[in-house]
Amino acid sequence: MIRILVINGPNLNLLGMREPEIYGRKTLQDLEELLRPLSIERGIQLSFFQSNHEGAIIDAIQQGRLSADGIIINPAAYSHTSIAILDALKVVGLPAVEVHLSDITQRESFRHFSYTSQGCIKTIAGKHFQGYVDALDELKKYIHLHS
Ligand code: CA2
Repeated sequence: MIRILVINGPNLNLLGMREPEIYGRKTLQDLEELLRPLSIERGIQLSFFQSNHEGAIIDAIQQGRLSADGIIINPAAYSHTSIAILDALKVVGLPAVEVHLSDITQRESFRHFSYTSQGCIKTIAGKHFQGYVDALDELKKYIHLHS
């Protein structure tokens, strides 16, 4: 059984509660409910973590060293600022896929660059929840190829 840790960053706990034109009306709970059965079909054991705090996200990535085979991460705004989260991804060395609900390349210029994506094998942006589903498949493929 492949173990994947899904990490969502700051403000995503309020998903579905504002800016529905950008982020949709679904909540983080809805995302978990979508991913759970899909992961079972794929032989993947999922765990979910959300935090508004940079250090807590770093701790979760570090703990993944012992408890996960891969990481799906939406670092939210920390993507554009956090060399510390990038370093954590690199140090831990687990394959990670970065997901953004919105297409960050089509938004304000300060969202175009992501530090954290440089510690990831792939970035998927602009596909809303489908991006997380695609990330599951990407990681499963990658982990099989490299184990
Ligand atoms: O598109 C994404 O997934 C983002 O990572 C979302 C971040 C943003 O800072 C990134 O540039 C792109 C923002 C998350 C905001 O969370 C929400 C909370 C409540 C309602 C809607 C969004």
